[in-house]
Amino acid sequence: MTATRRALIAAALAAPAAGCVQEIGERPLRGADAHPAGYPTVEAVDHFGRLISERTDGRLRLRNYAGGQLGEEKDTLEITVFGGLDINRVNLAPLNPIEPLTLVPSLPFLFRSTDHMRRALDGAPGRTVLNALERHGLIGLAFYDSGERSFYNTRRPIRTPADMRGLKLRVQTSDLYVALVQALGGSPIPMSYGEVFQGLVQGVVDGAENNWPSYQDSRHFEVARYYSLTRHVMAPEVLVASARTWAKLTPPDRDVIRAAATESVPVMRGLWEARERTARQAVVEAGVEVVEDLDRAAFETAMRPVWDRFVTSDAQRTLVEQIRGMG
Ligand code: GTR
Repeated sequence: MTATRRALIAAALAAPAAGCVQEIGERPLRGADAHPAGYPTVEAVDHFGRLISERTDGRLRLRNYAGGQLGEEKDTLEITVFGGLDINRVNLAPLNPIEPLTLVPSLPFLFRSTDHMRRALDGAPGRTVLNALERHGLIGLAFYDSGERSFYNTRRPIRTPADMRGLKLRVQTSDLYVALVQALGGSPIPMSYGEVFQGLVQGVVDGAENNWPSYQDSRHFEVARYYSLTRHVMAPEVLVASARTWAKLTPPDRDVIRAAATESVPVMRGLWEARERTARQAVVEAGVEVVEDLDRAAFETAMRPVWDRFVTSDAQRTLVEQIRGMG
């Protein structure tokens, strides 16, 4: 952990009686995002921050630390639970080891379309997952789109699961993603997002998996020139608040924050759709080989055992059924 992260945790844990801790209102709310300024998640959180500040006449403000300045998502989540950060935008994956219900929207080939994913996450299943975070010290505010994740690599076009054999593939810090790559015969290497570019350049990993905007924005496409449209996971992004911060807010301020989060969702979706198009176009223009003629059904079949391994409780099964029933 870096000195900045340690300091944030220390600040969160310092006793208010010491007189050195600024209360919310005296200081801005602090947020974190692994993506840099301009990325749709960051823009959406900035919009959320503007709404909060307008609606409280500047009493509440948000200072969002973008670009992974405060560390990888696993660490910033920990800081958020401690109250060193008030707001955090992460993918669902780093929440997988914390809350089993988050595994459900991360399952491969669960959502049939973007529309299906949005209806499920805007509806009762989404609320169930967000509410489940509270017992871990996090208030789930909203889901943002993260598109579809596909595999890319430096070595060869992947068309069937057999083409994955022996490839070292970076995954997020979630056992589900480890299992997913193992099910395809690849070697999963959990690694933070910020380390993947270097990992690809140095050959520590042969590839990874992500959506178009991340593949482009992270510059992974400059090294990993084969992008295979497996579109295996549609796990969303999540906006959370620290339950410690939440406990200090008045009910009207909580309402303002919840409403602002909900209203930032359509803004994010608009930005996301535009960015998916431009990111795809940019990598194609840069000469990436996009593999569209692949055996997607074979990938779905190969990943099926992952469901049995990670859907183990009645609560998870109910959620799966609810979501499938909406498809
Ligand atoms: C991106 C996502 C990030 C992070 C990253 C990763 O699509 O927006 O929050 O999860 O993927 O692969 O680590």
